[in-house]
Amino acid sequence: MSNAAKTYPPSTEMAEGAHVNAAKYDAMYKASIEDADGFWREQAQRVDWMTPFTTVKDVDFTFGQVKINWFADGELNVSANCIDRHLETRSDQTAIIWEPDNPEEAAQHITYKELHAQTCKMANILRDLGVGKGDRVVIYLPMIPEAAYAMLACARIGAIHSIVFAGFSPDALASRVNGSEAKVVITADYAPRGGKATPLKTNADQALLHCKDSVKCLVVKRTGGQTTWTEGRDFDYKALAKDAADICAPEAMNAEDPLFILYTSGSTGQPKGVVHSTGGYLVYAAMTHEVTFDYHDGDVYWCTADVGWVTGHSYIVYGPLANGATTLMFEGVPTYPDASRFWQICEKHKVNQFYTAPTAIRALMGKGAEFVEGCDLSSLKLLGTVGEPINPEAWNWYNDVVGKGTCPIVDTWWQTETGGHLMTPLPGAHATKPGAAMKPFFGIKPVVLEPASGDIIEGNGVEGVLCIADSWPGQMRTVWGDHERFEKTYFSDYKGYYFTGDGCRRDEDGDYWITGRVDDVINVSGHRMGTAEVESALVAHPKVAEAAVVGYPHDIKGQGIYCYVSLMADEEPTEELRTELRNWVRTEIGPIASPDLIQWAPGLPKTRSGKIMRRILRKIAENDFGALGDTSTLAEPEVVDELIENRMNR
Ligand code: 6R9
Repeated sequence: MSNAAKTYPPSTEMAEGAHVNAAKYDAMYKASIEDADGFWREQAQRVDWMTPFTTVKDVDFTFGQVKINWFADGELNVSANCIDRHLETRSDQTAIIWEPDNPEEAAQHITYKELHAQTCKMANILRDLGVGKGDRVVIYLPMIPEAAYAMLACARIGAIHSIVFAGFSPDALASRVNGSEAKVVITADYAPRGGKATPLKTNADQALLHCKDSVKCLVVKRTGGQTTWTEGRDFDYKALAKDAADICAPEAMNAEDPLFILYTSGSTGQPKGVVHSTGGYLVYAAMTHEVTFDYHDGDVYWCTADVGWVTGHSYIVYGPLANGATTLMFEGVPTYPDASRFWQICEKHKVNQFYTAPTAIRALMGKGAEFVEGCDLSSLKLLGTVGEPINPEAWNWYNDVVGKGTCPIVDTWWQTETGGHLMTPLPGAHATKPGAAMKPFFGIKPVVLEPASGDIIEGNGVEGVLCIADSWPGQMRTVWGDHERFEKTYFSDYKGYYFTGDGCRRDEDGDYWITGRVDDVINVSGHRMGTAEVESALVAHPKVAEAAVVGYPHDIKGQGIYCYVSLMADEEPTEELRTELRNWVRTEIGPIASPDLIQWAPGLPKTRSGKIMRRILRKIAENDFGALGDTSTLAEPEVVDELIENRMNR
C-alpha cells in the first residue's frame, strides 16, 4: 500500500455538526492523556450512578501483579442505565427495531416502555429459576429481541451472561456452560436465518447431556417448530412471560462486578472467557458509540453484527441503549432473499448510521452494484466497518456505491478484549484513508514496538507490533477463572504494556494502519479463530495423526482455513475422508471453522527439536513458496518439496 493514500477530509457539514471536530479532538485527546483521572471522572457522568465513585483509576500493568480498576467504589446498574433512566423522556420512543429473517414477516418496533416491561419479566423468570447476583447464565439465541431482553435481564439482577453464538456446535456450547458453571441456558426452538432454520433446542439438548443435571433450559419458541422437552429442566419462556410481573427493581452493582463473559479464540489452547466490568465497560461503550458514529438524538442506527460477538454486545445493545438510541437488530443474512437485503432494510427503516464487516462488503460487492442502486439510501449519514483490515477496493466500493461519496467511513479497530473502539477516525474530526484505522480514541496510548526486542519505535513511517501503554475503562479485567492466563497472554511478552496481538504501521502522517495478527490467530470473515483450536479438533479424529492449520488469503472471507493433515498409518487419503474431516470440524467447533483446503501431508516441516515451522506452511498456503526463508534448521528439508508439489492454493 502506498504511503500517499488518497485522503477524504470531513465535509464542512460534518465538521460543524459533529459531536467532536478536529480542534476538540486534539484538546480532548491531550486532556485524556495528561489527566486521565479528570477526563474519565467527567465522562463517567454520562451514566447514572446509584452510589457515586470517589476513585477513578487504579491500574497496574506490571506482569505478575496486573490489576485494572475503574470507578471502583461506585455502584450502578447497567439495565437501569439502558432503560429506566430514559423512561421519563423516551418511553414511547423505539428502542429496538427488529427486522426478521423473512421480509414478509412484520418488523417490530419495541419502545423503551416495552423494553422495560419485557426485561423485567425476563429478570423475574430468571430469578424464579434460581438465578441470583453473580450467577452465570448462558445465552444461546438467534438475533431476536429476547436476546436483548436476556442480556439486560441478567444485568438487572446482577447475573453474569455469557453469550454463545448460535452458529456454534453443541460441543462448544457445553464447554462454555461448564466453563462458566452456568445455572441456566436460554435458547430458542429454532433459529431462522437465510430461509433455513437451525434446530437450536436440539443442539442445546445435546450440549446439556454433557453438563450438570441442575442446569435449567429456558426456551423461547421462535418458530413453534417441534422440539423434545424435558419436564422439570425445560421452561417455556413465552408461557412464563404471560404471568410474570413486569416490574423488577435493578440490583445495585459495584462498578467492578463482572457484567459478562465472552469466550474468544487466542493463539494457544481453547477459547478463553474474556471478563468485562459493569461501570468502566458501560462508560466506554456509551461514549464510543456516541462519538465514533456521531450518534444524535432521533437517529436510527444499525449494526449488522450478531450479539454472539463483542460487536453485538457493545454496539447493538449496551452502547446504543445507554445513549437512548434507536438500534436496529436484524435476524437474517445480507444475501437473503437476495443481495439487496441490507439496502432494502436501510431504505425501509431510514437508517442513518450503518456498521458492518469487510467480509459482508466484499461478498455484496461481488454481487454487483445493481443490488444497491435499486434502493433509496438517502437517509445514510455515516458508514462503519469492523472485524478485520478492509482492503482499499472494498473501502472504495463502500464509499462510492453505498455512501455515494457523502458518508464518512469509520474503520474501527478494536477487540473482544478492549470492550470498545481503540482506534478509529472520528467523522467530524479526521480525514479518512482507505484501509486505515487512523487515530487513537480518547485515553488510548498506542505504542509500536520492535517485535524481537520490545523496544519502542518512535517516529513516523514505521511498522511493528501494537501495544497499548495504559488502561482505558472498557478494558477486559481478567480471563474467567484464570487470572494467570490473562497476565500471560496480554502482559508477559512486552512488559508494562497491553499486547494486542496485532501488527501495525504508523505512516508518514502519524496515522495508524492495522496489518493483521502477528500470532496464530486467523480472521475468517471477521471471526477470530485460533489455529490451535482447529488443529485439536482435527487430531481428535481417529484417522488423523497430526495436523497443522494456517490462514491464507481468501477473496471474500479475508482469510481461509488451510489444513495440513497427516493420516494414521494405513489410512487412505480420499475425497470422502476430506469431506468427513470438514464435517467433523464443523460439528466439533461450528460451521465458521469449516476448513477451506485440506492438504494431505505425509510429513510436516519440523525443526530438529520437533517444532512445526508454521512460517513455511503459511508461505506454501499463500502460494508464495519462492520466499521460504531460512530452512536450514529443518530436520527433513525434503518434506517441504513434497508439500509444495501438492499444494492446494494455486
Ligand atoms: C471487534 C472485533 C479482534 C481482531 C483484532 C484485529 C481484527 C478488528 C479491525 C481489525 C483491522 C479493523 N480487527 N477490527 N483489523 N481493522 N478495523 O472484531 O473483535 O472478534 O475480538 O477480533 O480483529 O486483528 O485483533 P474480535
